[in-house]
Amino acid sequence: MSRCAKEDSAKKPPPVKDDGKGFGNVDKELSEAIGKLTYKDILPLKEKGYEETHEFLMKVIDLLFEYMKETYDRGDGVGAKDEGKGKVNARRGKILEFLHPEEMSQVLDLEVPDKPKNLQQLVNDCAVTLKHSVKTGHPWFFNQLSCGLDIVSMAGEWLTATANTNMFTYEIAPVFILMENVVMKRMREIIGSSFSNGDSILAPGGSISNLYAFLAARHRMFPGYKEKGLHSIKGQLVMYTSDQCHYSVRSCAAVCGLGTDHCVEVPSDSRGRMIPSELERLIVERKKRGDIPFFVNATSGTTVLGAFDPIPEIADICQKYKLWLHVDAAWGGGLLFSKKYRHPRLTGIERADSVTWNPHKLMGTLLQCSTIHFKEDGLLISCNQMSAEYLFMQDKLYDVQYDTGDKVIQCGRHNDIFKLWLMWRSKGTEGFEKQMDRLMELSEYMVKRMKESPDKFHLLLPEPELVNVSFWYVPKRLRSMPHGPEKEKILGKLTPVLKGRMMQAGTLMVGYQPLDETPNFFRNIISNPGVKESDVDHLMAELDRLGHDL
Ligand code: HLD
Repeated sequence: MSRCAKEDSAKKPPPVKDDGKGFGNVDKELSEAIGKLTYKDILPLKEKGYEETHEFLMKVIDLLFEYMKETYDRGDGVGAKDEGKGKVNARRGKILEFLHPEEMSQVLDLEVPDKPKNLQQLVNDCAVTLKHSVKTGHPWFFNQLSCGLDIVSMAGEWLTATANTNMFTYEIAPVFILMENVVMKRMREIIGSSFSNGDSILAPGGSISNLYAFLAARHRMFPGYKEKGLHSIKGQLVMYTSDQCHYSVRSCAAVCGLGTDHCVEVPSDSRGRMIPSELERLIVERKKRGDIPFFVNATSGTTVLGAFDPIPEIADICQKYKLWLHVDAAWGGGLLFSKKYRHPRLTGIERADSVTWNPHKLMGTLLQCSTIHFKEDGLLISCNQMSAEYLFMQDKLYDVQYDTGDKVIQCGRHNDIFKLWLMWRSKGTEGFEKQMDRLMELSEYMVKRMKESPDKFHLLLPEPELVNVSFWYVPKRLRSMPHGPEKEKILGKLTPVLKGRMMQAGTLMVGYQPLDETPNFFRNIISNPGVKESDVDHLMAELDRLGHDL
């Protein structure tokens, strides 16, 4: 944390324990009789305790609704607002009220007690928790790849939590397993007809999806590895990915016994796209050494710059050297819906052997929802099956192909499908296409606005390929200085200070990072379909308000 941020909070009086009263505009009191009850007086311990359970749950839902209202509340401008009755609500228009971890620990009562707390206390605990959470669905939260709070998807997540089942067998998740089949097939068709008869699975995050691709590729080439282990491979396996890829690709090399030295980073061009001729050069180099190149990861939508590797050229190389082609479209996959933006970015994706695609990013499905798709059916099960006899009995009443649990390296699998299925029902494929086009349009608006103020905003890429907009904010004193490495160095130091001010103000969140030799810069993401042009205007005005004097 910057010194400036630390100084600001040092001026504040010592915090007192929060009772949650300052959260929302809703009565948080349960009736006196119900408020005093404990978990023993509601379901499931109190049989037919419907009335008490209902009152408790409805109160929690009231709080959740307040949180949603706050999530979409832009206030009437910036900062504290007069509520009309002389009452000031400092929370309006805020994404967060930042506290340092030690202050937060003082404000929250986090102890898990020895004796039961009553229902009123639990309601208060929910209010306090929501009050101090970061509203990642707020239209001024541009900080992460996953932004926004889709209400239908959230309703789906509520239902999922209530149904509370595990996705390993049809026996206990019949409806959800069938939904998964239908949605995964539809996603494969959108990738391309060559994937239609393939296989897919939902995984806990894009990193694990990429790991599944790696495991399947190795199994395809060395089926003996599963039983015999390392000795079944006579030589050093090598994988390739661009120097801009997600770090999970390197993690595959570390986790799967290659070692990160054998995850070769292929240089990228000035826009962050893998250079295919470099890929080929590095493959030939390793083959000459006697190593075994086997896997290439192409990224569709890099984390920082939002770059798309050129899939057709990479696919030609993979074909020539017989390498598995995985496309990590965790981030950019959503653009597959868009006729306008799919090409040339994702052109050739149907030539891949596997594709990672995260609906919880561009598509705005609630966290988390990540998918991995394979062209070839049967690989996942053959690679990962352990045939646990107590779960995956072969003599069950129904067709056991629907027991998907044995395809994965996890045992329990969270139900991530219902919230996506319900969302897809709500907007149709057409709705997702409109959503993608709108996000791209908003990012283009932002780029255009920044180009109109080149003294204040310096774009790293004048024409971003995705909704990542990378830039430096230039404070007044540096505006006359010509842009160059010296200025970048100064801006790189100021960027975290400005981010600290943003967090303290609570009115904007944009991420920053260095990239290779480039010092810290902001990376803005528009993946919340609730964002409007006026929110982009707010972002630029806030940066200026908070940073002009740096
Ligand atoms: O790996 C990342 C995953 C996500 C996400 O799922 O939202 C990186 C980021 O976000 C990010 O914002 O850089």
